Amino acid sequence: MTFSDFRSDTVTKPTDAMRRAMAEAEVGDDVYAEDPTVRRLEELAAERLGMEAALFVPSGTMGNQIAALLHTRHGDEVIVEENAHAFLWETGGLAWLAGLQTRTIRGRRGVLDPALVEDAIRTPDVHHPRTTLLLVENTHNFAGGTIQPIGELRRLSQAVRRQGLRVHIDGARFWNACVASGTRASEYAACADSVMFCLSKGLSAPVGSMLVSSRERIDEARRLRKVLGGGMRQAGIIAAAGIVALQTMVDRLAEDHRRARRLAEAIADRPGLALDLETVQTNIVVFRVTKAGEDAASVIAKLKAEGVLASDNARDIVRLVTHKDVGDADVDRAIAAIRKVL
Ligand code: TLP
Repeated sequence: MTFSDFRSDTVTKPTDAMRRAMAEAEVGDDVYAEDPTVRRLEELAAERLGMEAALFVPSGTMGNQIAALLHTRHGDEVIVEENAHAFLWETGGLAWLAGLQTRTIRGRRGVLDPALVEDAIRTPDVHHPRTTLLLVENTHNFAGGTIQPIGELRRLSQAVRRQGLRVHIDGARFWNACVASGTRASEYAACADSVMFCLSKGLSAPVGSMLVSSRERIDEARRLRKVLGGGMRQAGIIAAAGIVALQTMVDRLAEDHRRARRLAEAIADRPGLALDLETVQTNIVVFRVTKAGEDAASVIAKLKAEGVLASDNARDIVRLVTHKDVGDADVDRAIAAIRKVL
């Protein structure tokens, strides 16, 4: 059986143009800063965000963890939304690697209320950790691919920066947010001290993410990447695909968003699930399984028997992600399968 794979946009395969660029890439030893293709990708990423410099890292996880190390000291406190990937799905790295205590706040569809965040910032006191970082996820994965509206993010960022905090954007799906909201990348970047975005999700590159910030911080981030074992050698081979991703794969994300919307609208009325259509803003559809005797695992197994692969966010939450390698026929198949199962 061939499967329609909605588990994640991470499953996307590189395009022919990427494979050609990889085969032809000019390379050097990037630990010696001698790989011209990596350098081109880093310059392109910095330019797109209107920031000074960027660093090519192997994964989104490493990009977020380097940012946490960069902006904080051991024992500080970081504020994150309670379903943030960096808190839930990065193996406790914020504590393990950066020695941070995490203060979680519940957002509304992934968006934090500035008043609640300000209340959570610690006052100077010998008993208190220092709150030094706010981490914002855009789009918010487990909230259903929701966008941080630029006006709200500006207010939030101003409020915490006034109190001396730094802001990091986990933009694993940063370009989905830009395309869906019409917000320029540089407008989002202006709200942050660093931005991580992934090339390996909807943009379909095989490997890699970018950490973007000031020149001085990126110089330090390069040392932090080395200590984490992320210094790569002839990395131009994979950076070449990243360049193609940034240059040619951003605008088409709108197609993924349209398909996610069609999928969600076709299943929202099923009695066996609960789906908040307002969360379906980009390429992710999440729903809660409400049918008696079923949970996410059992539903995912039944969908698989119909040729449709989905993933789970929690015991009763199913997630379907649209991307370049699922088309309209795959969406039709997913709709039929879900309508049969729930
Ligand atoms: N997300 C993956 C899984 O880990 C869940 C996915 O399939 O969605 N930030 C966010 C918001 C992410 O969604 C992810 C990956 C990361 C960071 C980490 O990126 P990688 O996988 O490149 O380390």
